[in-house]
Amino acid sequence: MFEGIKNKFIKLFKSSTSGTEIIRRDEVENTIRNILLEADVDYDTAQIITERLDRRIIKSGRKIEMDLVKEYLKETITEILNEIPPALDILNAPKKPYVILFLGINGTGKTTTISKIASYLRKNGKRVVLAAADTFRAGAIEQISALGSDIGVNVIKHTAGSDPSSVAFDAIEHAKARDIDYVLVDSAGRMQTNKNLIDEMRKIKRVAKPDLTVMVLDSMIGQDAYNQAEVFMNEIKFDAVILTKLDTDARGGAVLTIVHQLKKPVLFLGTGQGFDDLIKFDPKWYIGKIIP
Ligand SMILES: Nc1nc2c(ncn2[C@@H]2O[C@H](COP(=O)(O)OP(=O)(O)OP(=O)(O)O)[C@@H](O)[C@H]2O)c(=O)[nH]1
Ligand SMILES: [Mg+2]
Repeated sequence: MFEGIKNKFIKLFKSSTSGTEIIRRDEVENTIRNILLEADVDYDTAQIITERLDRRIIKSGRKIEMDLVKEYLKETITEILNEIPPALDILNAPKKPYVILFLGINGTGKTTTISKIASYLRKNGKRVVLAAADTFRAGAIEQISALGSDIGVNVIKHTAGSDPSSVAFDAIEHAKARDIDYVLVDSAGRMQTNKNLIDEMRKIKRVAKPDLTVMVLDSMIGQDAYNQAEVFMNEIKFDAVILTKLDTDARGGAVLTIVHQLKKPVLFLGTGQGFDDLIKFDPKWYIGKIIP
């Protein structure tokens, strides 16, 4: 995980334990900015980080010890990651049933993430129903049905090609009638055209009136994840994000870009294909991984 950025920081700070290596201030800025850019952090975010870092080290004169640079860099990144509103603790949902709609383009991990969250909620004694509202992709209904039966939660489904909004609506009615705590609504990541996809998502949102709309983004695609999110944000709006596939994200910069650019709460991070490969977002955890 994050080998790209991690190894560069390890190399940069390798002699910092002795505390003797000294670096010129102007060199620090370029070096750190390049490492961030190579990790696929977008230019804007990389620039903000280096500027704020420079503001910290400016007090140290023209030259600075590497271990101090490391400390200041950690401080700077912590500051950036703490600028987003905290994510809701979904175990303490303010309403019943609590309806969560998952959006995102195809393959980002929506259905897998829904199964992880369903499993997490179940383990915490919550009652959950899934809405198989991806009626477009062949095999999508079967996929979520199989996951639902593995976890032991009901899946509300209609036939392939049917109206996704009415699946979501039925799942919510089902939940209301049976005192179920959560409705997790899956959605398609691809339709005939992007416009159809956006229109369909708008309709699901209008009909299901989700309490929380979550954008699922694939961290492996780095900055493009942010571009995708921007389109959905402008067209549909969402409340929080989940970043998936961190376990296979070799570069490591997507987290920083998404957090800094979107300023949305990060509900969870996906760290593998299993039901338990889901962690809460914790700036300390991330920084520990990229700057060991
Ligand atoms: N390594 C890894 N793989 C993941 C993670 N999350 C999802 N995947 C994999 O990504 C692939 C796509 O996941 P899905 O959950 O089907 O993605 P989706 O967004 O529902 O895709 P569509 O239904 O086509 O829109 C699957 O092979 C998942 O196992 C993760 O955190 N780590
Ligand atoms: Mg899916």
